Amino acid sequence: MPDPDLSITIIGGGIGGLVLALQLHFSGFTNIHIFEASRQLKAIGSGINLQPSAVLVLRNLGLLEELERTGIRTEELRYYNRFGDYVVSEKRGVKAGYAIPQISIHRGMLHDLLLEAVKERLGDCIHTDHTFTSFTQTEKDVTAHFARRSDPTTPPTSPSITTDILIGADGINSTVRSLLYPNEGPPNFSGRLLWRGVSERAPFLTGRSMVWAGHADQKFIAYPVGREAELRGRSLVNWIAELRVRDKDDPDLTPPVADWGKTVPKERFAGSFEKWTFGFLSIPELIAETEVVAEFPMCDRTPVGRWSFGRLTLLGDAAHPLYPIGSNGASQAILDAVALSSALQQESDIPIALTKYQNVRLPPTAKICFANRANGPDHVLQLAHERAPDGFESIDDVIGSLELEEVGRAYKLLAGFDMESVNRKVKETEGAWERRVKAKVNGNGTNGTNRL
Ligand SMILES: Cc1cc2nc3c(=O)[nH]c(=O)nc-3n(C[C@H](O)[C@H](O)[C@H](O)COP(=O)(O)OP(=O)(O)OC[C@H]3O[C@@H](n4cnc5c(N)ncnc54)[C@H](O)[C@@H]3O)c2cc1C
Ligand SMILES: *[C@@H]1O[C@H](CO)[C@@H](O)[C@H](O)[C@H]1NC(C)=O
Ligand SMILES: *[C@@H]1O[C@H](CO)[C@@H](O)[C@H](O)[C@H]1NC(C)=O
Ligand SMILES: *[C@@H]1O[C@H](CO)[C@@H](O)[C@H](O)[C@H]1NC(C)=O
Ligand SMILES: CC(=O)N[C@H]1CO[C@H](CO)[C@@H](O)[C@@H]1O
Repeated sequence: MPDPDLSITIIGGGIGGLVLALQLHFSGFTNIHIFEASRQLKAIGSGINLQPSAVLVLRNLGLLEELERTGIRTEELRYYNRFGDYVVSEKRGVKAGYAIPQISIHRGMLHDLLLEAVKERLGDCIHTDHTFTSFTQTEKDVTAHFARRSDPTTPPTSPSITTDILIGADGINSTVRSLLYPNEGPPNFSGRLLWRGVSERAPFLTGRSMVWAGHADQKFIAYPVGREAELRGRSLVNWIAELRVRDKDDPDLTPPVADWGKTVPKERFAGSFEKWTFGFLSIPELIAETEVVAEFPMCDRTPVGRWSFGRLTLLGDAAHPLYPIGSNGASQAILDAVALSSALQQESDIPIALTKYQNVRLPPTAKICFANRANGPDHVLQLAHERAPDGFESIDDVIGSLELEEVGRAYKLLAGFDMESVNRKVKETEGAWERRVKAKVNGNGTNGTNRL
């Protein structure tokens, strides 16, 4: 059993920070404190994907039913070139033979669902309007300092906290990371901008299909994310338009300023997609019918050699911000949470435990970063575009079937959601949550409350 008195501070109440809190709590740690810069945790964002490997983690935390009530079981992924010529498709999730689904979900709804679970299970442990600013550490403990972003002149309720462990789960612009790597600077810009929107409409293809169309410098992605709309025979479609706006060889890597909540006029990109009318989906129509569109620069950071420094480590986007390619950024943050929690369960020496966690998670996420820079699984689109820029009758004339399959297979293995290993873990961990619930009820008679 882990030491239940071990105290843990988590910086950032995003997807990574919340799942980490739930996973630590599941593992028996109870002294957990989350500090979040925003004044209020609001349901911001658009679509996000949870690969089967990450859905499994959430199942084992008793959250699968909720996820399925909110998100969509993605069934297939279909690739097209910019003319709508069909490149390749693959079954996804349960349809592909996984024992657990892939789930496409609204990021805000996923965040809400996790937040509710944290409040219910851990109680009042989230401190909003606490922006982490600095830390000090000794052999015995680590102290974090906070400011109030909404009013920098008034100190926050808790100006500082001293605990056994400090986890930086503060996202792509992590302050924790910037203190560890003071010369790193802002994330590197890929030269491509993304525009995201969500719109309810009639279903396309199976109603549970993801579509990826175009090539590396001009791409359009669309997939449904909402179960509630599906039950009414509609689709809540999340879409992403991508365009290169800065030359590939431009040495300037500083990202243009943008943020997740900011909306922009559609004229910035809609013209480039005006001819993208495919038989099953009119992209100009989808863009036109969407009310709110937000803009983001596609950024990442070059992997560093170390995340863990004594009693402090990084997790999620703070540790490994990735290009949003291959639909697995949130899934990697969730896999980090499990690895960190189990390292702390197995090893009581904290610096050693944190280094073990780093050794499990840093090498694979670094590989994903480089794979995503080389287009990840979308490489098939790039191949099709380069070999047949004016389109084609049949993909067989352009790319051999073995080559097509290999791209997808290799990526899944790299990202940790190859079917064999996921299905093995599904079996091995069957009933984990139910056993946890039973042990609690029997041991403590907390019958009638949901406080696990
Ligand atoms: C508002 C928002 C909307 C997003 N929408 C999408 C989306 O639609 N689709 C998609 O694929 N990805 C989206 N992402 C990114 C996605 O959530 C992450 O890529 C992924 O889930 C990994 O999560 P994370 O917890 O590591 O980082 P994040 O989810 O980015 O969470 C980091 C958290 O840390 C907080 N924080 C930052 N600095 C400090 C500080 N100094 N002190 C305290 N707290 C701090 C942030 O406010 C945030 O809540 C969004 C992120 C954010 C913050
Ligand atoms: C991170 O910083 C960049 C600018 O450096 C900004 O465009 C981006 O929106 C920021 N991301 C988040 C999640 O705050
Ligand atoms: C950006 O790229 C440069 C050149 O490859 C690299 O030296 C630097 O570390 C990168 N910065 C980040 C934030 O990854
Ligand atoms: C839980 O509640 C039920 C009735 O609500 C009762 O029959 C049962 O004995 C209770 N169990 C415990 C462990 O308190
Ligand atoms: C078996 C078990 O989980 N017992 C716990 C019941 O709750 C008390 C107080 O919260 C704990 O100290 C026990 O360990």
